[in-house]
Amino acid sequence: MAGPIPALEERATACAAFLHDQGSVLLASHIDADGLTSAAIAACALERAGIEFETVFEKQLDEAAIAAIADTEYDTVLFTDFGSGQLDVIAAHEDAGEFTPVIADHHQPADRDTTYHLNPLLFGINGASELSGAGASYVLARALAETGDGIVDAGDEPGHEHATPDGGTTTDPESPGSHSPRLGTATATAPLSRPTGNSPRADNRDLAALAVVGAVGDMQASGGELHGANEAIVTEGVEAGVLETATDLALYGKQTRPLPKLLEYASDVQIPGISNDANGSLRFLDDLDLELRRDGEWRPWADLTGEEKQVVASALVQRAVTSGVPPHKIDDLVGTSYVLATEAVGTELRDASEFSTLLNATARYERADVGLAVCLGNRAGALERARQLLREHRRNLSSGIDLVTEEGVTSEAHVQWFHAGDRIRETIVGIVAGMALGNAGISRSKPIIAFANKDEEAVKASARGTHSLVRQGLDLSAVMGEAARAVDGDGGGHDVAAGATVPAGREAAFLEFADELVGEQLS
Ligand SMILES: [Mn+2]
Repeated sequence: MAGPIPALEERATACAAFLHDQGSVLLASHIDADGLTSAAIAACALERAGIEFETVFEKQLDEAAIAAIADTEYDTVLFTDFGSGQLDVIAAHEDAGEFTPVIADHHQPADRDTTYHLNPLLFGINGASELSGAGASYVLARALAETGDGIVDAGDEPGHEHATPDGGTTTDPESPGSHSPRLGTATATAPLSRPTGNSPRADNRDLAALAVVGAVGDMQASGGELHGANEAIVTEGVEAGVLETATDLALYGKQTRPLPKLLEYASDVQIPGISNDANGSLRFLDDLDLELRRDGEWRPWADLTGEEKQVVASALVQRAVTSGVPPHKIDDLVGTSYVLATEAVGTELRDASEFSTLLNATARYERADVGLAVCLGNRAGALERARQLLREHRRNLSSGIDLVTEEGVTSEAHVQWFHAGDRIRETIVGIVAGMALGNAGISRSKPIIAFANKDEEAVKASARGTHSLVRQGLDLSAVMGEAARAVDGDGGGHDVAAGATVPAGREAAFLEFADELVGEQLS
């Protein structure tokens, strides 16, 4: 029995064996694309292992949230995509005998440890670029499939819930193991059905697709592809038939965007006369002498034949070369695409990057139930609701970007910043900042820090950098953490994207610290 990541195998097996000994588990996960896929992977694996569970989501695992978790009657709590950074607080509850934590996370651990702690950083694997929360959860899921008493037949296990014909489950509503009302319609369909035989479902390899969506959602595909431990998960997904990879155009929206929009909105590589140029994109495609419209509608990239893709891609590269785009940027036009092979062509769910965007839209508007349901296979109500949330989200983003571009940013020595007050929601101000990087007057050579009001007392600060700045030494997680703590706030995240909560009125002092720290990192 070898899991996907040998370095994590022993710890994953210990965590899985412990979970198998528990009657029921509280599953707590972070609300974002990685956290939602983490929860979905864990939920499927627990269900298949015959372990009852309830799911809760938290935007932030602060002391109050952990105390509320400790107050439940669960003796075991499985944390996914968070928990490591809060281990000092969690361990205090463990010491008090309130619950035993099992943690599948990839964030920097606090200065404490616990027995069932599965985190790539403890085993020399980079948690920012090589394994996400969903990846850690996947490693645990694979171990759960390996360490059980073997395959459980539906209805065979005494006292366990039975699958109903609609794919849901029946449980005693009074039992702590019954599904949370927060799951609502999330009760899953296909992926939860009980595994039989030696199939990708029996060993949980079919969950690799969700792990890849989580990794992509956490921005781990740098330079156009996933690396390290993530690659091992991709390999398992391909072998299991749930993933396909290809060298493809590295633009966002290959499944759902009409071709001209695909080209016009591509922002990572700026091609003069095409990027941010609706008419230019149309002219470029019209000149190609291909039938790119069907019934008057522009086809999406995913609908093109290999030959057609080749023609468009070559012409695009040609145009980039003749308009002076530097060679390393032209390389960025091509990357590895991660296609979810069992999802319908032309849907968001078919493309890992579009899938993660859809999940993030549900998360930003506190509809983790919708995102989880989509991950678990709900293709009717939940998917439509998620699409609606994404449409609203895009409207909010575009008005946010307009605002920043119109008002501009203030440039300090090493960072640039703006304060949106109440005019941009704090849950999206970071994405707006990231998307505004590179717009007129907003340089890509300095990280950007965006502020938005959280409530009366606190301001959210979000920072975004570029992978090229990270290669020069930028670590926004450290910057946001240290600068926030210097003004009695707190923060953290990843090297290329991080956030902080700052007491209202302390923004200027926070900025001064952040500017100095970035200066030190990039010197
Ligand atoms: Mn994560």
